[in-house]
Amino acid sequence: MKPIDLRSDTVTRPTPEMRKAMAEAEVGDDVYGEDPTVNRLEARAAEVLGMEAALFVPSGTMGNAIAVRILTARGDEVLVERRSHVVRYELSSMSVLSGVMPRMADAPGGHLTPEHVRAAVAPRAYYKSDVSLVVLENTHNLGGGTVQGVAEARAVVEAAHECGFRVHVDGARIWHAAVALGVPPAALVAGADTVMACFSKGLCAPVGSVVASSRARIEEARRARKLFGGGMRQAGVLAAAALVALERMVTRVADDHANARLLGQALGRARGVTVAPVETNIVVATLRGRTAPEAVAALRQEGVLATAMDGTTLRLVTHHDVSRADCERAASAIERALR
Ligand code: TLP
Repeated sequence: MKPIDLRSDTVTRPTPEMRKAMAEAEVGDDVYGEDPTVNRLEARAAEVLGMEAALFVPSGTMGNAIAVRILTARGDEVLVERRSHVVRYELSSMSVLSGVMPRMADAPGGHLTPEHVRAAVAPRAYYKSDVSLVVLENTHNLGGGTVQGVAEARAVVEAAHECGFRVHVDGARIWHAAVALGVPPAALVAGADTVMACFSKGLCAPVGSVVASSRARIEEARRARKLFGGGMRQAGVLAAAALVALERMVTRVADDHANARLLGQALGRARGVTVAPVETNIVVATLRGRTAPEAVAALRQEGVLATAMDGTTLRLVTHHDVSRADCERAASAIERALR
């Protein structure tokens, strides 16, 4: 039997509607700003995210790197939650590409608060580096797909601006947060300086993310994208799939959230497993008595693919290409494998 692939919501294949849109996409050279489908996607993404403009980029990693690059100066510090994607899974990109250092804060569930922000303010001295940027992650991946609410996000943005810091939101799964809360995505990023959002996480697009911001910042972002090698040519074939993702694939993630809750309950019944509350499509569990790679191997024997995020953290992610029935089978497999 085909394994049930819960490693990530990045494993989805483009839908038939996407493949058709890709085949028929009107294209041009996007480095000249002449790809009509890319332009349409950027305008629509900006609207949905409540920003003036947006820029299509090949990956979430590049989108985050561009945002950090345009919002900081070399030698600055960036306030981040310790388990955030920008520090754990992007090859120290902020240090390598922008010459800035992360300043780590611990937050249960992954979400920084106004208190974390205010604690980062220190009296100026010529020998101290200053925080200039705060990065939020919504949903928070390693925190367990946790959602930061509208008021909470707004309070952090306001505190950051009061302290003279800029704010970037890593919204790879901002769609999932919006659906979980029943609010428009724009409400979750209101006031932020930049947001990155992905079409390739759970929405089935094969490639692509956007950075959205003010018109002036997006012009800076366009230069940074070129600098990082992300200037694409007839990218409309990709933007066409991303447009289908944006218009047709967002509301259905509610099904993925329900399936994730089912898996969370099954994991919760296993021995030596502590499951973070399941709020969206990511299930994160901390293991005792066996390592996460051992648990992944045991699950694989039962036909379920999962990820060891580190030695003790196991992750399962639901998405379009696993059905309710698949998740019911996976739940029984979990109970057998992790007894
Ligand atoms: N996350 C991937 C892995 O890199 C861990 C996954 O399988 O979840 N921000 C967040 C919050 C992400 O979860 C990811 C991808 C990214 C940024 C990077 O996006 P890509 O993979 O498009 O560079």
